Amino acid sequence: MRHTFFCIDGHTAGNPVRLVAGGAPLLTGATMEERRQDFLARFDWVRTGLCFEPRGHDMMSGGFLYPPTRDGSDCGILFIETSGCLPMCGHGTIGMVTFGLENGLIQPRTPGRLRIEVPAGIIDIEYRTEADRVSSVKIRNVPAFLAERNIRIEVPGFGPLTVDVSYGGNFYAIIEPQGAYSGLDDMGASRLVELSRTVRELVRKVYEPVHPLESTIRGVSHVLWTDKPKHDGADGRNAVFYGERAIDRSPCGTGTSARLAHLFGTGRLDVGESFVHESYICSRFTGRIEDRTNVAGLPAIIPSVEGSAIATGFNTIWIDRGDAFWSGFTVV
Ligand code: PYC
Repeated sequence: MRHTFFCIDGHTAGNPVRLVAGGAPLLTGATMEERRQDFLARFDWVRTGLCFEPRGHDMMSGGFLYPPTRDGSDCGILFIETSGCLPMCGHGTIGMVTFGLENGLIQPRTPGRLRIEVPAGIIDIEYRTEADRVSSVKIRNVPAFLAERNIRIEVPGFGPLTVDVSYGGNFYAIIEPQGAYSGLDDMGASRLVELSRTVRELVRKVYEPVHPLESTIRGVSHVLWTDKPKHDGADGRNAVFYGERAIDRSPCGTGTSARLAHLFGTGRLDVGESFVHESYICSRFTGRIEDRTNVAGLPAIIPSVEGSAIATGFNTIWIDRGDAFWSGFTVV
């Protein structure tokens, strides 16, 4: 009745990462996307138990390492967080790669490089080490693209907003300063959370993006508010809303990828150009448009995102069926 999970906890640029190193359920599926569907159908209690209160909190996210499904890959990752099992998570990848390498859970075939299967596709990693630490992880992400422009919504008590939707491993509603939205610091985190939930609901009512190559990846899950940078050396700042109450403490890897595709699609950033992205708490990732490509004929880019993570400790967690809150709860 008591399930034990051996975890390495830490954070990437301030956002939590829980690498579940022991206790992963055996999954069926020929790809990580099929394994994701199997996990959601049979083991979602593991996610809610580990991410929701009382063992987690609104921002909790992480994942499991799995053997790869194809030759040429080093491992697979299944992401878990409060909102579900994301097709891709950038800050989670940076954290899990860092903790996995530092603790010998990932054995690269080529030092400094990894090829990883995630539900959204294949990602390539370059990492650097200093002594026994992984000092940076750069993700060459799945193709990102601008999906839709100029979606007009009327937010009760706030006013009209024009929103674009972009894909960077998840679908993002992107809001640039306009009308009543003058910038992140004028809003504050609580107001952003409250408004983001409404914005996501309103966008979902009028538009449902579907990935052209993988129809199980669909729907706007995240809201990204853009702003000018706060500090020298950065090009922009964001607040990414996910789940029901979370603002990403990191600059968000898939959000940064979606923003790069957005800037590319609107003619403001080109192949070979970098974009240093600040988070709500001003931690940083470096994004770059590595190449142009297409996704089922849609113009797209290959984005990269680089950042670093720090482990904060080992954590052995029990999910005990005798606990009234064994599968977790949320208070919204
Ligand atoms: O870094 O991709 C990301 C991410 C998604 C949700 C929170 N962080």
